[in-house]
Amino acid sequence: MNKLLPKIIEPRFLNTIIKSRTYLPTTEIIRVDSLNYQCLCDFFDGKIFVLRVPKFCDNNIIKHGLKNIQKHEIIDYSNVVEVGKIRDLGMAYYEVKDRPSKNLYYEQVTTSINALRKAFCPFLSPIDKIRLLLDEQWERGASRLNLGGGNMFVGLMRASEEELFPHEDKLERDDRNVISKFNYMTQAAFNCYLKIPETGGALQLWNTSLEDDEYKILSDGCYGIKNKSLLPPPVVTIYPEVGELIIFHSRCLHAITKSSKTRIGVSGFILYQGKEKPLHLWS
Ligand SMILES: O=C(O)CCC(=O)C(=O)O
Repeated sequence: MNKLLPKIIEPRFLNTIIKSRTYLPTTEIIRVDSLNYQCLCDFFDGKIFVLRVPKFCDNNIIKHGLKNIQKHEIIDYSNVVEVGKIRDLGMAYYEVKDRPSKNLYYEQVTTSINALRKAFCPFLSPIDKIRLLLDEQWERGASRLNLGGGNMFVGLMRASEEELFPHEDKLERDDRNVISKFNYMTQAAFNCYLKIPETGGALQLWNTSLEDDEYKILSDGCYGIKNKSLLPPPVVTIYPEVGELIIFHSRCLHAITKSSKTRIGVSGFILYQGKEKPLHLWS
């Protein structure tokens, strides 16, 4: 058994299509009024598939933030075309591929965090609200992840009309060195939605996680799996609402369908190392 595989996606068993898949044994979607310790524990224990917090960010605050954010240009990820983000509002750790891009990532941390905060000022930005709530609610607190290069960025804005192919976010695929440094159980993604198109822009989720070799074959050099027919249908499809916060298991496959208009969300990851340890956040 690979000790890095999150406990929550046990039991592992042989699948008829490709044998190295693992499954989260629940597809339960829970709505809560606010994040609390119990729902976070249930989520990380694998009893909850998706945690939804409707109206997490107030509409007026979103309107105010968007007015400022939309002054910035939408650009592609440096290493993936058609995965849109916003210039000067952060870089994903996924974009780090060599020493110069790593330096760039760390150089932008503080300015990007400040720029996002400023866009929502005088209100609390959704990302700051998430950071505060996780720190207050989680018994051991929540802080930014530090992989040895300093505290990381958190709060990546995604802005795109394009489909996002089924993909998995696993920290060790972005940085193999973490395997020797950290002992973690799983990784979650959080997204707070600022702009949602009238049609499309659905979040599709599979309760399936692929092993590295299989993922590599199916994604065939792309960030995700372009050919969806290689996969079974998603087990859950969610149409996020404006202002909603959604937390899901990012080690499992997930995708976004094409949007009729630009869809904007702010996002980050949570590293879970067990109940006795703090949560760590990054983008
Ligand atoms: O925007 C979403 O609904 C999900 C984004 C996503 O793919 C992720 O957070 O990894």
